[in-house]
Amino acid sequence: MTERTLILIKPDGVQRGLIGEVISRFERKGLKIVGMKMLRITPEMAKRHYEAHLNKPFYPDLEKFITSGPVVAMVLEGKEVVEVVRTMVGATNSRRAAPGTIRGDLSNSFSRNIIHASDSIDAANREIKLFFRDEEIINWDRDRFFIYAPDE
Ligand code: FUP
Repeated sequence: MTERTLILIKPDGVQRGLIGEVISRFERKGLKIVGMKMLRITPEMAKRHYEAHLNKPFYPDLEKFITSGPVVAMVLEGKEVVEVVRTMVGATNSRRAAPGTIRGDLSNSFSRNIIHASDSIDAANREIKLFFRDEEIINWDRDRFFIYAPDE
């Protein structure tokens, strides 16, 4: 079934110049980008996005970090995309994340782990609404003309 998921390239990913690397992995996997923007998360948005963590002891540091610089938000579409992307992202603690995953290959930190990805279809629907207005999601189809790239 075709699904959508939200990913955020976090401030560490942007600061380290890894935007292209992360986007490239999703493109090569064959996932379709249907929404994309750069923004600075406000403390209010952070509280809504991380509502499940609001009362955890690590929340203040998490909010400080996620609001510390620009992030890139994307909506990806594909079959079972929520699970596919979570597998590509790897374990929360990058030191435990498998090689071949984004966190496993690109980070060695628990809290500065480059990327967020929705962990369920319900979370994806909630998070997409938090970051994108309906008209910012673009429905588009692959065009075979470009896939085969014929000479004009
Ligand atoms: P994930 O779904 O893998 O992004 O992880 P969580 O939603 O459980 O956690 C969100 C972010 O909070 C993580 F990316 C890192 C941070 N975190 C901590 O700093 N300490 C913790 O004990 C758990 C999470």
